[in-house]
Amino acid sequence: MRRAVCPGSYDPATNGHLDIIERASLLFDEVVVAVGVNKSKKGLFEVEERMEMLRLITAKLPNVRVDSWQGLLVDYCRENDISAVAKGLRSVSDFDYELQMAQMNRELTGLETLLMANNPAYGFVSSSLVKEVAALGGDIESLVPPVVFERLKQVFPKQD
Ligand code: COD
Repeated sequence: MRRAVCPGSYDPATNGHLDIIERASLLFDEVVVAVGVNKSKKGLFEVEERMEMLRLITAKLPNVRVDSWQGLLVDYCRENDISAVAKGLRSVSDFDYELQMAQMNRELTGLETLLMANNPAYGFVSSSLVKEVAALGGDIESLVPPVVFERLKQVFPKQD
C-alpha cells in the first residue's frame, strides 16, 4: 500500500490545507493527516480540537485519516509504514524551507517528499494570517472550511 503523510500544525486547517490533502488522496492509497504536537508552542486550538475539525473536514475522503505525532517526522513515518510526505508550496520561501527538510528527511531514513504547487486561489492563505484577520474582525469565511469558520466565530465573536 502506498501511504503518505500530510504533516502540519493545522491551527486551524484552511482551504489551502484541504486542497493539498484532497489532491494527495488522489495520488496515494492512504493519506494520514498528522498534527504535530509541539509542547513549547501553545496554539489557538488544542491538538484534539484541531484533529476533530480535520476529521469533519476530511470525512468525505474515504482514504484519509487523522492522527497526531510528536518528535521526528521520519520516526513517525517509519513506525507507521509511510513512505512519502506530501506538502504544498506557496512561495519561494516555502521552497527554501521545504527543500532543506526534504533533503534532511531523505538523508535520515530515505523518506521521500512530494512538493505540490499550491492552488493560486489560496496562495496567500496561512493559519496564522487567518487567525489574525479573524481576531481583528475581518471576514475569513472564504478561506477556511465551514466547520473551522464556525469555530473561529465562537473564539472571536464580532464586536460591533
Ligand atoms: N496552500 C498550500 N499548502 C499549504 C497552505 C496553502 N495555503 N498552507 C499550508 N500549506 C501546507 C504546506 O505544505 C505546509 O507545509 C503544510 O500545509 C502545513 O502547514 P502548517 O502551517 O499547518 O504547519 P507548519 O508549517 O507549522 O508545520 C510544520 C511541520 C510540523 C509540518 C514541520 O515543522 C515538520 O515537518 N516538522 C517535523 C519535525 C521534524 O521531523 N523535524 C526535522 C525536520 S528535517
